[in-house]
Amino acid sequence: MAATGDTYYDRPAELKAFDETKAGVKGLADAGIQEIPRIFIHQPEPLPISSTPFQIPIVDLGSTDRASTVEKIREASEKLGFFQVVNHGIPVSVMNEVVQGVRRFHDQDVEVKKRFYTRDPSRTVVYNTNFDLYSSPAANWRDTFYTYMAPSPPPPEELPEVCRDIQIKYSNQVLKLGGFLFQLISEALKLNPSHLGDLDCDKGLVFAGHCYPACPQPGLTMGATKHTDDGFLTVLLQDEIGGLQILDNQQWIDVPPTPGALVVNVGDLLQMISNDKLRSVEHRAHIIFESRAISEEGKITDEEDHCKALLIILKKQIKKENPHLSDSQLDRIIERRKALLVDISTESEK
Ligand SMILES: O=C(O)CCC(=O)C(=O)O
Ligand SMILES: [Fe+2]
Repeated sequence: MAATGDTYYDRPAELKAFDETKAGVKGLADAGIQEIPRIFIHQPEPLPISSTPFQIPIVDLGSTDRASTVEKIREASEKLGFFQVVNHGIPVSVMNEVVQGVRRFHDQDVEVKKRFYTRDPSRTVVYNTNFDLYSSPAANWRDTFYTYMAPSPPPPEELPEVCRDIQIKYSNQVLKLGGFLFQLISEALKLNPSHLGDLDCDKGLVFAGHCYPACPQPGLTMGATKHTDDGFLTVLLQDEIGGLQILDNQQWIDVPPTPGALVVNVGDLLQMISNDKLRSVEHRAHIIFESRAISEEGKITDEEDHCKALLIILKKQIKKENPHLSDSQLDRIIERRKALLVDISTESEK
């Protein structure tokens, strides 16, 4: 049983009933509900939202001053874990079209979308409301579809017809951009530019298209609860509505969309292989208006069995087999396993 306010209710049953509609949060919004179901109600978040305008560093990837570009990326990745990039090589037309493509997917008829609705991660396209619907304390007001586009691209005919062309085109461009970013990040870590690429950190890509439908009670729920990203690097394209906030010094900072820019953030795997030099910072998506925001996320991740990804898998496995271990005990075990890793904080190939 779970509680909302004073009322106890059968939360698993309500989650299941909602999930089985396969219509997502968008289905609720389109039906014109005036009150959100209680499974979506979050506990109030205690940390304040910063009132001082804050500019997330903008890095000009077209600059010819490479040393200064690398320095900006190093500083932002160490302090904030987030930066924005302009002159990144992805044309505005492609960016606009991918936002439209994600929108077209979510705007499709429920019966068409239902074919993709699943919790089976082995499917080419996984579309659902919240990957953690059954385990999180409160559901997020968000539907998502995602596909692993690299290192093994899926057969195009298995992708949604309404957005497959742009999904392939955009993913190829994000992979290329990722390759360049990993060179700069390698340099920021005082390594040979090809170091992280040689470890295949830049070879995997997940394309995820989020939809945050219109919400009648935006103050009661969240688009995405506070979290860190689990891959190496995330490249985020927000539509003009935005909603992304990052946690800095115990305050939430708005990251309003900058036209033409992409938001880049350090994920857990990059924090880990940089021996915590670069930070994977907590962030969230809040629902600002009663209107809809869409974002597309290219998560550069590691689908292959390298030692970095292995540590995370290892930690999950040890926890599963030894549920009695505390987090600090687990961390100590993992710390010892870290000897497996190349110690890139002390190694300098330059
Ligand atoms: O849509 C957003 O603004 C953030 C999404 C996000 O943080 C995520 O998918 O990991
Ligand atoms: Fe995220």
